[in-house]
Amino acid sequence: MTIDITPKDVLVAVDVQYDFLPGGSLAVAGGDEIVPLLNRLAPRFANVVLTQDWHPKDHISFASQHAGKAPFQTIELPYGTQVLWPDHCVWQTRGAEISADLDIPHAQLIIRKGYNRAIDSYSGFQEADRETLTGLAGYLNERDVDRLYIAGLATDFCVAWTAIDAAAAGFDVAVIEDASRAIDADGSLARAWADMEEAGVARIRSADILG
Ligand code: VGL
Ligand code: ZN
Repeated sequence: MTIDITPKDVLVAVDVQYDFLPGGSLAVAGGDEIVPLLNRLAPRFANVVLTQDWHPKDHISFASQHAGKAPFQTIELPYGTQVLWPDHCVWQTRGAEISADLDIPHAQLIIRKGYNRAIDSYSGFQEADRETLTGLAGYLNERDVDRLYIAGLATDFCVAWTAIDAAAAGFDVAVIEDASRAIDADGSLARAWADMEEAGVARIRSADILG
């Protein structure tokens, strides 16, 4: 049965940026394969929001900022364990740009996240300190949206954290699995799906919407 998309639904396309696409500094395998799918899904939605990872060049999540550390190692920060990444999505660089192949002219809002040097932000709703809000929940509530369909990059980080925070904020949430791709470092993808399931996030496929 095909899901009926209504004006109370929003599609959230997470971090479809050059640094997460093949050739980028934190390329997600197959990341480019989701772009045509997102372009087919988006016209079904009256409401589309994009998120954009947006870091200063000395961001605390970059391994390059920590002597002796390599990407994918972790450090402890005041807000918890932080995975260290290759430099990526540095503001005003091409890697931070949303792919020009993403053809969603009616996207209404771009939420930038991760711009505070000392706090990472996988989620489109709040930073990793779990205190600093982006305003996205307020925006969606004011627009009378109650269900989120989330897809993009990467399933196990920014998609999952956005989905879990959306559920905690009281929205109905579904993640479109085949319109997302994962980093899958150290079992992170299986963990993310378990966490999303526990949060009540539905796991769907694009065909559930497209028919
Ligand atoms: C992301 C790692 C670091 C993501 C962003 O978009 O999933 N992952 N920054
Ligand atoms: Zn990032």
